Amino acid sequence: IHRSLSFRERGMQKQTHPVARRLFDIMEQKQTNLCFSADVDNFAELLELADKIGQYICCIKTHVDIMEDFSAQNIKSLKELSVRHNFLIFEDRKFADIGNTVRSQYTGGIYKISDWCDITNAHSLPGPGIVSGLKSSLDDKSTRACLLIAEMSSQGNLADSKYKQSTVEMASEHGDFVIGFICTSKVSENPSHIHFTPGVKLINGVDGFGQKYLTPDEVIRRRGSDVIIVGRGITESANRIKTAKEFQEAGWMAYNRR
Ligand code: 5IU
Repeated sequence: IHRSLSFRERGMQKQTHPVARRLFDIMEQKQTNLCFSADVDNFAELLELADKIGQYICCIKTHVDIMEDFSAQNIKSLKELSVRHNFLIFEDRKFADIGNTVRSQYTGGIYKISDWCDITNAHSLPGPGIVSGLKSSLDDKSTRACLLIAEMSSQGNLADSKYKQSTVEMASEHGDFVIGFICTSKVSENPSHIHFTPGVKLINGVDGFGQKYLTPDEVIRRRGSDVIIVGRGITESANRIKTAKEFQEAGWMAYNRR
């Protein structure tokens, strides 16, 4: 009889990247596979949310280029909260250029993403050079990792099954940096890979721009993903803290049922 490995067991695999191991450990310790997509435009709100719902999440996902008041000090405060509440920081940068350019975008400019984010992500479209480029800028590859975008949650996206398959192959060749995928269902049989799925709400639906929503149970139990990414499901709730807890419970229950 086939039993799928627990997050803890997957964290202990020899080939699991240290950042993925940290994430698997956090998930088991805090019993949460909720990644909060903090799509707000100011740090006062972001830091308050991170502090109040930090206990319910394994990871916070940022879009730094949305922030009106980005500063190294504000990032430092987020980092402190991530230590206090034990969650990882994932900058949803979606790199998509040639290796030489993404290398500068990752390390340079105003944001200096590689200085502070545990996890970032990249499109596989440009080919493996994008991964090599990002990776080449790191002194210590054990503290930074990347997810490849194998599938998107939006209607009409162009990532077909061949694209997805090639993305998984690309990830497998860069296990020292790529720890998993953004996807709408499990794409890799490698237990070291982590699957993150956006487009999650407590009921199915769509937004006005083609974003498709599935429930935590559909995504985690039926489709075999690992982490739910939730933005507006929480930020647009009248009681964000209580709702975050509901997503944590729904996600964890779906994991335990599969
Ligand atoms: N996001 C998606 N779909 C994708 C990818 C990223 O929704 O395929 I790649 C991001 C966009 C947004 C968050 O920051 O995940 C989802 O937010 P909502 O839960 O508010 O739809």
